[in-house]
Amino acid sequence: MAERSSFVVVANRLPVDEVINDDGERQWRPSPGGLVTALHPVLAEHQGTWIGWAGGDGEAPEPFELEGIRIHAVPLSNDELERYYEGQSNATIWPLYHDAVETPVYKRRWRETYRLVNQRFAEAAAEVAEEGATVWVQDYQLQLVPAMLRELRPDLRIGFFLHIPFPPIELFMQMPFRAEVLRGLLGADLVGFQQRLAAQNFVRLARHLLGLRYEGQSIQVDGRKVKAGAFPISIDTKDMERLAADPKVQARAKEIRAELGDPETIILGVDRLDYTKGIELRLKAFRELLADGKLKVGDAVMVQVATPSRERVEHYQTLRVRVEREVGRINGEFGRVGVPAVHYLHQSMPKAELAALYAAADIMMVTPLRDGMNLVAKEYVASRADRGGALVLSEFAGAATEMRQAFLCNPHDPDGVKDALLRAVGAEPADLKRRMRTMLRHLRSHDVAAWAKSFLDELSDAADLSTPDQP
Ligand code: GDG
Repeated sequence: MAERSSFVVVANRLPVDEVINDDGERQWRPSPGGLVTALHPVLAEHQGTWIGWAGGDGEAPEPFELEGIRIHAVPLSNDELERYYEGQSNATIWPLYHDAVETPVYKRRWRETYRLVNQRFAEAAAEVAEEGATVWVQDYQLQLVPAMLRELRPDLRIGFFLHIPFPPIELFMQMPFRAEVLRGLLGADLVGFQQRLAAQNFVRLARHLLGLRYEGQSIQVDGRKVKAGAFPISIDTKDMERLAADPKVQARAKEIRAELGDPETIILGVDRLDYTKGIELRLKAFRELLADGKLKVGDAVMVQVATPSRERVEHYQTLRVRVEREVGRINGEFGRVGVPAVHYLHQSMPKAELAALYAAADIMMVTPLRDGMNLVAKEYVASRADRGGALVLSEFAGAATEMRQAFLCNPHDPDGVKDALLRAVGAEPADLKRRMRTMLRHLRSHDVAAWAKSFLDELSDAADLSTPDQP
């Protein structure tokens, strides 16, 4: 039997990567990320457990401890991965929750596997959580877990955080097993969202779909209270500032500028290759500005890092074709020998290389059609302390609510995107510095540790209140 913990995180993915050593043995090394950085202190203090899938298609490892965190792997077969993760999570829920910018695909067998896998995660959590423990469930792949877990273990304090947007009622209502998903989420004591509007969508949906009563952000369910709230996630600001200020990273930033031919303006995009991120529209805006003669190849250069993502899902395969066609078109029409207009990198790179790119870029383009938050926007600002640089940011990224000093644009309006980019190119350095300083100040006080603390504090209050009054 697994050892029990008073604090448990449940997420699709474990914060570890598999490595095979020289003797052919499987080993695990920590895979750094914002979430694990934020939760590490809480996990270490409570001998906490992280439950998730270990990646790869090999057998799940036995529970083990890594850097003070107990790692508890949930196995997934190839078929389950295809149906629960690639299908239901990434071809149904992901597009639906992002304003259906791609058409969601609905399949009965995907839903069935999603249910089965969610049950497996809930059972794992029920097994490792000690009496009265706090369990924090993460994201859209595991929306049924809170209710399944409450059924197994009514003594637990359960929180849920959704990293992506939560759609308005009309869109949510498309989903075939909509009531089950909503009831799944309502199994939590506290349901957290990136934005206030998302929390409002949720409480209104509870009334619309299940006829539940609510007061403010608090919903009455089976004699319990379920609280909804906004908890905008952030980055490890200090760590990002430190990395970007590292002399090696600074030297690399200079080198990148030189390698690009010392242009006046470096325009950067960094995204997972995902249709929500607005990569195509950004490329198109750049092409039109070159065609209009408002930007000139050589003076301006664009670098687009598009990290490979969900490559077995069809939407992603077609997106890749469209993006690469557009890059080819721009370079074909406007490039010269040795001077391409767009440098396109379909690869994943080390964080230090990303930091060097951020530090080198004059303009960062973050233009999603819809995004829960967008951490790239925040990382860029943290990498540019007092060094200028400009952030062009979509109004449809959660980050736009906090980062009002960015050059905001509507990504559905190509002229608006072009205008924001040109305003950023022509801005006075003093103006840019002022904007960046204000945003950085915000990020220093609102970092990922503050995010985790505010959620967990609220969860502990919400759980105390949610117990029904004694008659
Ligand atoms: C979801 C929500 C929400 C990217 N390429 C490389 C690399 N990255 C890192 C970035 C950044 C992260 O990946 C991407 O985070 P985003 O927030 O931009 O986007 P999603 O992956 O869609 O995340 C989003 C987030 O969850 C958190 O709640 O903000 O709205 O969609 O940290 O730096 N990192 C490295 N190499 C790369 O090539 N090392």
